[in-house]
Amino acid sequence: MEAGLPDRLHREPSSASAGIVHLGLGAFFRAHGAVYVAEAMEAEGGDWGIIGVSLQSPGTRDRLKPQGWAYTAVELGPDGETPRIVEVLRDVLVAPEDARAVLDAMAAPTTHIVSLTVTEKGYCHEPATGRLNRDHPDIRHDLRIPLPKSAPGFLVRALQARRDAGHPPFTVLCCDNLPENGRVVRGVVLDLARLIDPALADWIESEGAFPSTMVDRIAPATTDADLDRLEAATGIRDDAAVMHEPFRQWVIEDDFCGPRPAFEKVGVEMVADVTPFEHMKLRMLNGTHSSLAYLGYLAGHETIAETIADPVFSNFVRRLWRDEIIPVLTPPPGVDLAGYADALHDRYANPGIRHRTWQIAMDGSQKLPQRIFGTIAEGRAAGRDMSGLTLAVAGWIRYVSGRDEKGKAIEVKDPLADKLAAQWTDDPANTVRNMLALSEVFPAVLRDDDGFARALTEALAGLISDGARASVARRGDA
Ligand code: CS2
Repeated sequence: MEAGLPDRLHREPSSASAGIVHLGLGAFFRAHGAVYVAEAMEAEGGDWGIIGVSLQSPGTRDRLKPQGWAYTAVELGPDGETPRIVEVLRDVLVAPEDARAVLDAMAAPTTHIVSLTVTEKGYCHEPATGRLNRDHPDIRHDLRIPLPKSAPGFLVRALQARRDAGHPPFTVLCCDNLPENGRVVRGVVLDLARLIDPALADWIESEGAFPSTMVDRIAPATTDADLDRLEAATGIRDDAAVMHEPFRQWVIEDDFCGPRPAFEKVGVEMVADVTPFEHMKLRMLNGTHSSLAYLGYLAGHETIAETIADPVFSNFVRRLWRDEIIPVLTPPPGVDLAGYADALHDRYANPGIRHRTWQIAMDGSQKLPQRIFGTIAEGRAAGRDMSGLTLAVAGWIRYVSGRDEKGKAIEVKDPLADKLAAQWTDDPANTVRNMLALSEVFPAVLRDDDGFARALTEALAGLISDGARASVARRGDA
């Protein structure tokens, strides 16, 4: 057993105060942001305990409660696993059970930061434009009823309560994989606040802070096998354990409207402009993750590590970085993008990480605009050959049709799943035309680009006739 680890998790909840409320208490935040906050408190103290909020279901709360909110974060290295216990959570609330308690926690004067990992679709925005989707059912609900359902609804109503009570706003710290994520969340919050109370929107605009961040750590969904291995190695049965790779990075715009943890003491990069870091990460990591997910899944690969161990895919992804993604990126100060790409390849190849292609393939309609479409649009505008990423988009179109290469059903998870599947026809040119008409997904610059439509049609036709692996092999060798 690892030195210092108790043989079981069963704690009395700590009474120290919480300074942070976190919306969306999934595995990623527990393996990333929460660990940094715990370390910042170890380094410099402060009342930075975290109240977690599940916006959907009680499962995480129910698993954490008997353990006094402590959990194990397991580092999956290529040569072994290292567990550590994280004791930074103070409480977990379940929004659909008690929205009032969530608002009260957010409105408490002791709360200085509300951070979020609610996934791309949790912002109720239109991926192609970044604006609030007023027709979203949760937004329609939140406009009528002051006990909200959506993340933007909770932010606006809690900020309203703070203004009415004479408290300053909290800093909104978005930790989702969106470009200029602070700007996006600020935009949806102001859009919604303006519909509810224009003076509130003005107050948030002048007093609030929405720093952008770049977050990075691969944290695949925990499986029963992971929990069994942890128990066998340590004697701890922890049903709330999270799994993650050794690598981590957090870059935050240093723009808070109140106090914050001593992030700079624990390796967080506090910068004036996060945009180049976000673009690099979203396009080089997430863009290739999604490419490997769709094409790898169609080729029969279950995980990213398995996909990248296939030389055809390894060549393909290296070419994507070298020929299509890096040439249209501005590197962040002091970063060598070719070295960053090599490190990504190593991270993908880590056999300790069983990150399923199916997991990454989820919610493509919300992810591809910032991961892939922007790169393709910029590359095409510069007259470059973007056929590798175009093939990845064709892979997505094939994937969301809901049938794999053998005609077997695919369980497609996407808020637009039905609409996407309905665009599929027997003729690839028609299918592409139908897909490109989806203005909530594709940016105008690609919808209006006939050359892109032709290249995408060709890629899709090739996928259908030859299969994903042969199509990928062709791109890798070209
Ligand atoms: C992945 C990300 O599931 C996905 O879409 O691409 O969760 C990825 O693992 C993280 O962004 C890595 O930081």
